[in-house]
Amino acid sequence: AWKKHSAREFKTKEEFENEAVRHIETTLARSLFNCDEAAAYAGTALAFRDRLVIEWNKTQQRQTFADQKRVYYLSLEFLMGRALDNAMLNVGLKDVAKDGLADLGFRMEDIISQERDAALGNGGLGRLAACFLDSLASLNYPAWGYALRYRYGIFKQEIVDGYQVEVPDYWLDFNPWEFPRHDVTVDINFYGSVSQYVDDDGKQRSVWDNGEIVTAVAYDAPIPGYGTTTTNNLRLWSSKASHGEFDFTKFNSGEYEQSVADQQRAETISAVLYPNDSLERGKELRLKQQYFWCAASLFDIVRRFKKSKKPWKDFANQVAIQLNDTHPTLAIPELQRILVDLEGLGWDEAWTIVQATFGYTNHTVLPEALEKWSVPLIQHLLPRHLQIIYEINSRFLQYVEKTFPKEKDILGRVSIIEESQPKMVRMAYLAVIGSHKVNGVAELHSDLIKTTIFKDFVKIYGPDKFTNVTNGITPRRWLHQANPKLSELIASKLGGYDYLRDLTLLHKLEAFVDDKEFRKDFQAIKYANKVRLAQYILEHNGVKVNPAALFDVQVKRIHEYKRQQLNIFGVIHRYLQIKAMSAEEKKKVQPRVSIFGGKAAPGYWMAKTVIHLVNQVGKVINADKEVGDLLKVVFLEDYNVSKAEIIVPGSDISEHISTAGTEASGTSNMKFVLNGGLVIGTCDGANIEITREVGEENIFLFGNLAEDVEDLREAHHKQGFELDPLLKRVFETIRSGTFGDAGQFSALVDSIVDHGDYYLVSDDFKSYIDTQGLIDQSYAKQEEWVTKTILSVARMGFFSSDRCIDEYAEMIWNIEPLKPEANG
Ligand code: 26W
Repeated sequence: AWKKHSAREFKTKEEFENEAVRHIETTLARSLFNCDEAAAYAGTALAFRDRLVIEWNKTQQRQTFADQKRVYYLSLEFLMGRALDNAMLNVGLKDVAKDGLADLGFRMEDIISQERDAALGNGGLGRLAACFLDSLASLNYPAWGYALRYRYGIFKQEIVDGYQVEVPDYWLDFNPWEFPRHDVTVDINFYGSVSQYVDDDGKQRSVWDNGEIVTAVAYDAPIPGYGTTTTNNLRLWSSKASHGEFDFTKFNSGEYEQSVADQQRAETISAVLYPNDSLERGKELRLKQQYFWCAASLFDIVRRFKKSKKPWKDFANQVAIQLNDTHPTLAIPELQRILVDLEGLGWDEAWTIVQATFGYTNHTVLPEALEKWSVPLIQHLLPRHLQIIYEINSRFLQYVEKTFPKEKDILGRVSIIEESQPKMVRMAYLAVIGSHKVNGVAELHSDLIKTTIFKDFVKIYGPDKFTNVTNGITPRRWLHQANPKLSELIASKLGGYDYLRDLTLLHKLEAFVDDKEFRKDFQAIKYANKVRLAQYILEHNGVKVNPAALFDVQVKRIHEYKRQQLNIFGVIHRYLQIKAMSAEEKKKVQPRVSIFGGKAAPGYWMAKTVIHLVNQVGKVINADKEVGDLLKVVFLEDYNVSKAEIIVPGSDISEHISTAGTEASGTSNMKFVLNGGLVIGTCDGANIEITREVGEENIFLFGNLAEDVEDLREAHHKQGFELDPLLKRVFETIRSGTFGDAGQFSALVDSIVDHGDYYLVSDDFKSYIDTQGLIDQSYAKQEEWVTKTILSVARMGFFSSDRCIDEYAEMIWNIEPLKPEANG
């Protein structure tokens, strides 16, 4: 018999060093004599990985034994960022590792920054999924994430001559956090045909076969909770040619090239993350990705359920599946297919299970972002699923017709099939019909989906099917990890780090708002974080900025609805004002640094134009001696999770200025406030709830309200509109060539002047400028400002993703935590 190995549970720095060195010398086969930072990172990561693996195995055993209901979070994106720091903090041995690394001659920060980001996502939706995994594990919920193992994550952004250039992100060279499971595979079918047969019981059954088969291979990553031993699993599927299908005899029969081409075609499925974050382009490969991932995940989930030997009627008592947007909607017809075609259940019995299993989270009301797939494409790729979708639709429409016999138009409006040329499958409708709960991600957004895109469905199903779960963020990464000094200061006042597990405890900070010492420390930490950001800017942009200036930050995906153009037009306005001032007047100006960052989808020309304009404006202003330190403008290249960890703590004001009603929630707004920054924002998404929590005296709101947007747009088209005079002056400056050839920016200016200003930049411009003025005044009164920031931090408890996950668990999943002590 095998002897039980001794777990490598280092506790002291010497034991840690021992483990790290052992890995460097044996796992990596490297000599300690030329141990560089990369090797030190690898040794440290592998030492902590061992620790995680032990708890991971125990957690999985414990969860299997407890046999409780599990939740499966299906998301095409998980924007995880770096794992080492998180692992060290969650295991609780960061200090031990720090001392050990120092002995070996390394600084912790340098070692941490050796790791590349796991950037398997575009923006907010992907980062939300990552925060959810952290909370699920920290709260001891039995949960798995399912996604794709992209060979290339979101592209790296380079700025060349002021333009965005995309560079592939090949991130898998060395990834110590993943475990290939070559024994966990699923064969996935594509194309082919459907035939009918009569089974032994005389029932009509369908089979789908004769297609192309691609194999899904599982890669697992451990997800450690904070302050608990619970370590959940993130399973990523990688595609490869199927052994059955991939014909090795071809090698021998002179078809070597064909054979290799087949193999590459299979591997292409999981090759790349699609970089569009709001425009659906209907590419066949994207649909293949979606089905490949849904089918592999469902097979895996069903396989696990079947091991328990429970009857099918118990399925939804054991399994909850959350659909992160419509990207995994094919899981609905896929589960129906498994139950009806493969397991022989009746349609109704199966459909009851399907609806009880799924929940659907909507993240957008933008019409161009709502997924639709053409019927001919689905027919070709997934012929059986198309039949099932039609059957779901026909039963649904019959029900609607019976319930609303007098309403003629309703059937066309709610049909899953859009009667266009070609016909399209509306994935959001399929997701609503196949789920028992649908949620939006902030109160306003959840109200809006009920009155706009899903209005008819509220009538059909009643209002209870629709609910709100306001987004949240994990305070572990977004406070403790990104801002260790602030975390430490808070802990010193609250008597420990309990608040990282119950963020509402932050409210106790209010008692210290007048404490002189505390205020000084709080301010000093913000300043130190700004110094660090200023150093970063100097290193990466070559621009020297004054850390005492007001740091104004807008970092997020570049999109017209998020209105970075409003921000940069405001900057130009500020520049013009400064240029017109006397030396005396200039003395009263609040110095500012305007910081931008974010990626544009590669085919989104308007967004790329905005990036270019920001860079051109920066070039001119930063070189203008008359302006000096009063205004600097920088665009930070390649914004990602690990850069956010530096940028967020260094901000005084951050911009969340979407056209009202367009930003579903926003989550970076929460991160900035939690780190002692204030927000300038519109009445949109979670800004509204942040205002409710921190108080309206502590946030700078401006602009038109969501309820007025439609009328304003209509008025633009019917009556035309008068351009805001200050904005007009900004446009004249751009047109005059101040920032380089004006032709480069004409599409941007024309979209406002000539094409109806869909995002209401002109309507909100005056209000925006005035509010920026108020910010200058408020910032000048430092004591007042510090009070605002401390009170805001104290009132952010609601926005923990722990609160959010508890709400999902109770309202949507009906799952309970499994305490590690339960039987461990
Ligand atoms: C069609 C391709 C595609 C890909 C991604 C369409 C849409 C998406 C996402 C829904 C984009 C996204 O990240 N949405 C953001 O989700 C966050 C988490 O809920 C919200 O906070 C943001 O407001 C929302 O824009």
